[in-house]
Amino acid sequence: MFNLILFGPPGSGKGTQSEKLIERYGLKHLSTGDLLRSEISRYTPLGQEAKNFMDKGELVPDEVVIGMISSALDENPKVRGFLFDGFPRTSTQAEALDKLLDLKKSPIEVMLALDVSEEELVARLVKRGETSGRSDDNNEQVIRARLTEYNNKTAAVADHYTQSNKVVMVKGEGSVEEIFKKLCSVIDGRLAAKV
Ligand code: B4P
Repeated sequence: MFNLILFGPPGSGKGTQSEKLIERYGLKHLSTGDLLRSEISRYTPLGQEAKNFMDKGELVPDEVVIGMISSALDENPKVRGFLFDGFPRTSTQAEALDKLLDLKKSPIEVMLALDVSEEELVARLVKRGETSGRSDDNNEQVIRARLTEYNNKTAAVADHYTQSNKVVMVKGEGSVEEIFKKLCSVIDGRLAAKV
């Protein structure tokens, strides 16, 4: 198996690049944002709870997202690998993910970290808010709250994987295609080293 994490602040292009990467490498896409939005659209109790946090730009509690990821891993026993998008977002989530993958004897191979300036992030999310219908995109105050959550709780997740030499920073500004090429070149290098 080949497991990777696509990491970066809100609006850095994780969702955008994930779509292209799963197609190229045949990985199973696990986006906690998408899983949570699916719960919200089905009006489940989990979705109702998550919505209260997401609408304010806050992270959903760790136990909720860890439970969702654990179920998703169990539901997909025969995949080539997982692309984790938007997870882990706290150190607690990172430790839980390591334990879940240890049980499967297939650790994270690489964390690709997208680097984008704060002005560019806000501009992208405000623009997406004009059409996405996402309640967390259509208010600049909520977008700023998401970036604060990222700086306070999520940025440290990169340190967790730096300790095991798994983090590769990739400049996330430029065309979607240019960034995709850079990500592929890192993954191809890691895949070649694995065989
Ligand atoms: P997510 O769904 O993960 O959303 P996101 O951080 O906003 O990033 P996304 O992947 O959607 O955007 P992208 O950068 O691709 O999280 C939403 C919320 O869910 C969180 O705030 C939190 O409340 C909750 N949540 C999710 N996971 C959680 C977890 N593990 N723990 C706790 N809570 C959790 O794209 C942004 C925009 O940029 C798009 O419009 C795109 O078209 C554009 N774009 C992309 N690449 C570009 C480029 N190169 N140039 C110009 N524009 C570009």
